[in-house]
Amino acid sequence: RNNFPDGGGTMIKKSQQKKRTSPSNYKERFFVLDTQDLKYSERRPGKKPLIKGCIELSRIKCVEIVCSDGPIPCSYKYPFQIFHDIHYLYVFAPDNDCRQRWVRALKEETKNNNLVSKYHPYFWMDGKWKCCQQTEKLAAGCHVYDPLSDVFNHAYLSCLWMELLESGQRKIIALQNYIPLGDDDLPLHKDQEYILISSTHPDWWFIQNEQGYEGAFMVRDSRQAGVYTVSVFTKAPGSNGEKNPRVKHYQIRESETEEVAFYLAEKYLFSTIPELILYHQHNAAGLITRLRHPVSKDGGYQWEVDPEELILGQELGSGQFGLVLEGKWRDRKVAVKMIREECMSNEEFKEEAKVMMHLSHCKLVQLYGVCIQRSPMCLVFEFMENGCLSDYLRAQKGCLSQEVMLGMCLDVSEGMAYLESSNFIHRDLAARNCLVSINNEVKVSDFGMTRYVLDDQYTSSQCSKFPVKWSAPEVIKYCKFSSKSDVWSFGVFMWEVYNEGRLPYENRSNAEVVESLNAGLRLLKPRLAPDSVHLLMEWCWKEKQEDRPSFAVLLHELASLSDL
Ligand code: 4IP
Ligand code: ZN
Repeated sequence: RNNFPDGGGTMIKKSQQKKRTSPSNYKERFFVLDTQDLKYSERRPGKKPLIKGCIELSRIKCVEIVCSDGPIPCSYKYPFQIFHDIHYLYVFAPDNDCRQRWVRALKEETKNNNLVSKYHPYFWMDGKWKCCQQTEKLAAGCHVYDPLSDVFNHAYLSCLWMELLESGQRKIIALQNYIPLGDDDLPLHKDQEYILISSTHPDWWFIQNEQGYEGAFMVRDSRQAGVYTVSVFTKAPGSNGEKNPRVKHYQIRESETEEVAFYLAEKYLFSTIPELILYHQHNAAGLITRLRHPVSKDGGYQWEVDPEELILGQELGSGQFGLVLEGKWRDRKVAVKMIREECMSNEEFKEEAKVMMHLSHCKLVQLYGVCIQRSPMCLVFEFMENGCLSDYLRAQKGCLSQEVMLGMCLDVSEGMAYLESSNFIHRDLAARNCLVSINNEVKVSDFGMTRYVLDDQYTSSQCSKFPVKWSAPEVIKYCKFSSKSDVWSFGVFMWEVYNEGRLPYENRSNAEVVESLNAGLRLLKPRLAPDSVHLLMEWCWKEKQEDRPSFAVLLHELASLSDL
């Protein structure tokens, strides 16, 4: 309160849309904080201010800044959020200092309230949360809320999207200095401008500084088959008045000599492409700039974990690929899967790991990175305190409420809807491949991993270890995997949940299961499953893929059941 010299301050607020039909608009209001409430009023020249709204401080459950990866639709560009009752109030401050003051003061006043444990760091917009894609406005948050943090605990959230540049690039400005934690982090300098490369990950953004950009290059396939092109970013003026900055492309050519030799702009010949690149990293030799910064296809996503930063702890269990250990990485608890060489096709997996790192959702177990410098190779995952869901279900037998079971299905359908929208097929969805977090949320794990299993017993549908009991008919018959075959498995997953972790078709062999599926038989309705849920299971088990619902539809159906 003492921080506001005029007793308050002018900011812009977005309408809270308490009713479905209420308009969405931005109004300038004068905000005043006292010991009881946060009030906002309209200031009219020559007249008494008119109070427009009042939020009781005791009803506030979260106050935090909001991140954005899109344009801010009003003239004040520094948003923060106040979550109270069941409403989100978005307020836009004119500058960052002002925002800090308000967030700090409000956090101070509300720190002993009944607060949320997690919040949404991004906006609710166009019917979904920009951070986690959840489509329920009141869905639990996806990021730990720290009521005591002084606005920014993590400097990586301290970048604010500012404007779309003419070139289509997005410019951000550092709001405070940031000292890098690892080699691949960029140090940030307050008030300096950067270019935003990608903001798809909730914790980390890819940005490039001015210097970093010049000479950034990649070697890629040319449109011409069998030919490679080097693309390099430059700000240097072109000879024919080309626009700056721009990307220039050089084809890697082969000389017509007897021995194979490659060259770029001028005839500096090399017998291999890596040698050629290495040379041009130090010499422009005809190029517009030397090749300064290699940019990988995935925008330089840091996927390799430095073994020095990884501390291994006790054994948690053993999985398909080998031991799973508890560990610590950059101050967080992690689960480390040690990969036995004979269990996994490593080389292919390394490529895939880059794809998997991009999959990020609060209902998926996050892959943080891969440690390849150590043998055996290991994968570093988010740590899940309550372990595997099938064990958890069995342990809680008799104590699971309807609400909890439905919640588990809802969690998994959310994670799966995200995978579906990312065109990523799980291939082995089952309760054993889901994990339970410290606050009993269920997350999907091991997505796509069966492709790297080297054990024939597991990979051929004819063999004993193949998860026939979770597989759609087209998978059993022709190994035809799709999001719709995942939907089938999801039906079996729901069955497991409502049977408190019992194994499906307990006493039957795979061959017997196939036979009964062919005869059109299905798993029986679990005693604990309401009809509405059983109907969804049966929908998932339609013979034809096109008759099954998508995960988007399942999510919607399950959410409407949980509203009842
Ligand atoms: C109003 O729009 C104002 O934006 C209100 O804000 C807002 O109330 C109303 O949203 C919204 O319908 P009009 O002025 O065009 O009628 P203010 O009271 O500051 O004028 P909030 O609750 O956001 O203060 P609802 O649906 O949230 O009531
Ligand atoms: Zn979210």
